[in-house]
Amino acid sequence: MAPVAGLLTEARERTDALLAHWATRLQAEIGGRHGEALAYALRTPGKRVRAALVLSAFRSVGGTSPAIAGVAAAVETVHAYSLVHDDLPCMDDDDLRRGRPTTHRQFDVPTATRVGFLLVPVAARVLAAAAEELALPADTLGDMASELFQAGGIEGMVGGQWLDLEAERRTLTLPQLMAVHRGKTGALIRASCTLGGIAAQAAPAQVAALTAFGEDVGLAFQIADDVLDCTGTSEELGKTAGRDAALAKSTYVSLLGVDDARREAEALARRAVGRLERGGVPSGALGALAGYIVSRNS
Ligand code: GRG
Repeated sequence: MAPVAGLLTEARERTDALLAHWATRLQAEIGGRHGEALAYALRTPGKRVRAALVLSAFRSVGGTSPAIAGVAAAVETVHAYSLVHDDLPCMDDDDLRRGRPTTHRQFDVPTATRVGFLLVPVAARVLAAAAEELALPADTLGDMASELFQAGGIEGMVGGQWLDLEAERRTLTLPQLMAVHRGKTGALIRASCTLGGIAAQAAPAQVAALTAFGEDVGLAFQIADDVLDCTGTSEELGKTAGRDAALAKSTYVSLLGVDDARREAEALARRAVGRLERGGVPSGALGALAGYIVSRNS
């Protein structure tokens, strides 16, 4: 397995540099408090797991261009939007994110709401710029845009969040919870893997294997997140720990307990690697990331 720390460091450095570039540019374009808040949301530091998945998926099927970092930055921009809105009082109502005040705490609720919406077209601009730098044909950019924005939409992240909000103070069945997780968190992680394959113009069978890998890893990611929410501290997580219990949410931990939830995440990570191997995609870096995702402690 490839050393995961190096992969994450590379993904973080390259994505952070690009997001900082866009933050400066957009702050100048928008100006005032909204420009400042947009730059704040784009610059807030994350682990960049989704970016690392884009980079690794791209390389696993023969991609070599450093311009793939732009695709990773586009995915991280959609993710940044989701965090700004997720933390709002009308959603999970949180004060702390990535070790800093949430955007609405640092600024105010109307500003954070508008900035969250603004980040969606920003992600489209970042993706289009990356496709140009990668010299991809227009139909490949179209495929990438469909993948990213469908994953971010009602069939994916928004739909999953919607179900999640409706599920507060209700006990879900395991299949219902899987539907929430696959949408809310899994769809963007799955899209990160698929996008790496599309950007490399890989064979359809390889793209399908990357998608299948991403689907299992996406679910495993949210299960691991459920475990961390009840086992980690706010300091370790950079966000308020114990939020799921406070909001009376059904989680893998509330349905299965910590140990079985961990085992389920590990089994999904193993199955994900098997899906790559069966699809003829080398599993080195992606396998290492799957392992990190289920064993991380922050
Ligand atoms: C209109 C209903 C409606 C929804 C809007 C807000 C939203 C869309 C979706 C929420 C999606 C969301 C925040 C899911 C949780 C994903 C998750 C586990 C985030 C934490 O990811 P990490 O650990 O965070 O990768 P970092 O900070 O490292 O990037």
